[in-house]
Amino acid sequence: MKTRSGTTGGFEWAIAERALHDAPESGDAAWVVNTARGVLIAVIDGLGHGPAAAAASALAMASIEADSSGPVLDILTRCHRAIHRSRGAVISLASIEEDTLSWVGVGNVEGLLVRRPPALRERLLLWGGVVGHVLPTLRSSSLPLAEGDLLVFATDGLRSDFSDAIAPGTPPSVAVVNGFIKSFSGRDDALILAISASP
Ligand SMILES: [Mn+2]
Repeated sequence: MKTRSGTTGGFEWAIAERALHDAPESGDAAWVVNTARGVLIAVIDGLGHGPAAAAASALAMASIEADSSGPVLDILTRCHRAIHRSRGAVISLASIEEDTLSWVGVGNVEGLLVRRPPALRERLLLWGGVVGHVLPTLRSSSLPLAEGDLLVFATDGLRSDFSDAIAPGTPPSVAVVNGFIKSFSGRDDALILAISASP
């Protein structure tokens, strides 16, 4: 497992990841960047694993990096067009602006909002499809954020029970390690990202 962490736009984040069989390339990728009004988070799983998966996710990342302006839906739609020659990818995109989380997810990069008690955990809605190949008619979703909320995304190299290992208020760098250790499947590239939803 490799970990990295940082602070972007005042938001603290961390990532834990591991390629299948510790291969040199992973098809999973994640990115946190400043935007004009907040921060954008992208978590990408190029289909399958190995070099073709890594190429698909690199293309998707390049598209998002080239233009991360506007609503998450527009960013995802541009990415869909940009990677149509690749194997395709499943992607969850989120933006945090002021006290609002907006997101759109296509495929199975799971998103989870871990709120401080007494509020509940919320799983973020995902749409079926493969970015680059098949997109349904998408809508983005929004939720209000509160102090101490933690946003977590994980690819399917982790089992869905990663959420059980992440208590409300856990710092991102601890949350990703706990989630990874509990739920790493060993059957695919794996990546988990956590970000504190208030600066
Ligand atoms: Mn995968």
